[in-house]
Amino acid sequence: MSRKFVAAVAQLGPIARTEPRSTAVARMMDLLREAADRGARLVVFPELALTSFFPRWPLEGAELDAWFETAMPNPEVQPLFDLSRDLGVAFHLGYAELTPEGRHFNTAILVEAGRIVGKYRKIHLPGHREVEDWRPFQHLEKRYFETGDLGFPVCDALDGKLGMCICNDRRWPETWRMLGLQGAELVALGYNTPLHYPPAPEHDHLQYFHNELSLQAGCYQNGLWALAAAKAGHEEGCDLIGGSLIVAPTGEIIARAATVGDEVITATVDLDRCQEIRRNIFDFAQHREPQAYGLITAPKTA
Ligand code: CDT
Repeated sequence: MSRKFVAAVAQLGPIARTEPRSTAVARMMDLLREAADRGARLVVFPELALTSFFPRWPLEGAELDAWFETAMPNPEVQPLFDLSRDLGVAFHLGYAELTPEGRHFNTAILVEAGRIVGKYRKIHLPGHREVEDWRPFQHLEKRYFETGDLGFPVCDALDGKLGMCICNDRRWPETWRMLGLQGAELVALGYNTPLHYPPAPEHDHLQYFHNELSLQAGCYQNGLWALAAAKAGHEEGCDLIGGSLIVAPTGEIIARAATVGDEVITATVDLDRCQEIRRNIFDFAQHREPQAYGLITAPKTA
């Protein structure tokens, strides 16, 4: 049985601070319809796709919690679930999760046939814990979110094994290897990456390159596909990179967004192509040498 299908990445342009969830959801529904028209069976939306990227602002208490979802789906997001079920298109969505116990996570889900079949909570949280006034904008993910507690799960969907990660996770080889070791054949991820990195502005011109470098290496070294969706463009005074990508298990870029606005990119994904890499150069069973990798999981020192 062929495991070939059309997959889509739906990049989002900026979402204003005052834009309600319903508007973001309406934009995503338009993109999902466009992806369905192109024959897609899966659409990947960005990290924290329902709102503006709120970790750039100092917030507290109820004002902070207002950016989080306390249920998923909820009435504002339900139309996206319904459309996905009606059109037979699965989707990946990032959102801020507030649990009944009052815990805050940066979360992503995979939804197939109207049902949540996979959930991931971001592990590599970038930025800083305290407000730093010298910055042109804050990046308070370390303050607002707990470290994800679900590990790097892989779920059965679309006749294959699908994994997820979120934004900064994509820069870490450990993320990809954890997913690769569990047999993930496709990794879905979203990102909000500012073009300007205040602690090392000399790297600003490398933001698109580092995005591609991380994704291409992750795919090649683990023999899997990646679908990466940006929230892009000039959002509330902060420029976010676009460059949403579909990358093959060979590390080749198959599709790339051309704008920094709402945009769908598609490609034919053949999950069986993972074997081209996994039976050869990265045949884990034959060639990995984990007895020599102990430092990678030793407790961190500083
Ligand atoms: N959202 C997110 O994880 N963004 C980070 C920005 C790093 S700078 C604090 C990223 O890795 O793209």
